[in-house]
Amino acid sequence: MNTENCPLVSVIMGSTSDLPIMEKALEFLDSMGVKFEVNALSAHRTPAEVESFAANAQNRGIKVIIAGAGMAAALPGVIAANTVVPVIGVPIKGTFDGLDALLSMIQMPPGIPVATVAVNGALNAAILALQILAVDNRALMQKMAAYKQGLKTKIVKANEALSKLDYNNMV
Ligand code: RP5
Repeated sequence: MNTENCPLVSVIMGSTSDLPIMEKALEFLDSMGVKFEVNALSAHRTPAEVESFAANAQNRGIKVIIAGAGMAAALPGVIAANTVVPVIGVPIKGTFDGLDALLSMIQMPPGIPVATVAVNGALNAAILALQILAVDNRALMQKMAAYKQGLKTKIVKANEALSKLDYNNMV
């Protein structure tokens, strides 16, 4: 089987209304050159399809699943209940500032973990997904290390800017 074009990461969202947030994950995966797929599935509106997707994910070569959903966000939990592929949940801010979705994802019962990132934290979900993939992928590990190294630049620039503040008692 030619696996060159098989997705390694599957990004699922409960609705296309989640796309503006989930795009942060897609952009990061794309920038790192990792093959991914994107689909909308809903634990409440298409429960049978969610179950079938999750049950087949491992056989299809999917290594990590990122699932974003808002409100009563059962999507990542239901996927996690039907696969051993690691699931990263992205709570989407809708009602209650996203607390409803956050609690729906983070309060999973023992045995069915969902690695939940911050509300609207799609970028972190993609970073975590690639860190998981990088465990046995040296080239990707080097890319992720370079990415993390690059984050330091922001703080170097912040300190340059802060050093220009002018207060009488700032020493
Ligand atoms: C959830 O309900 C979706 O993930 C979305 O965040 C929210 C609202 O969905 P739409 O009514 O916009 O399709 O299932």
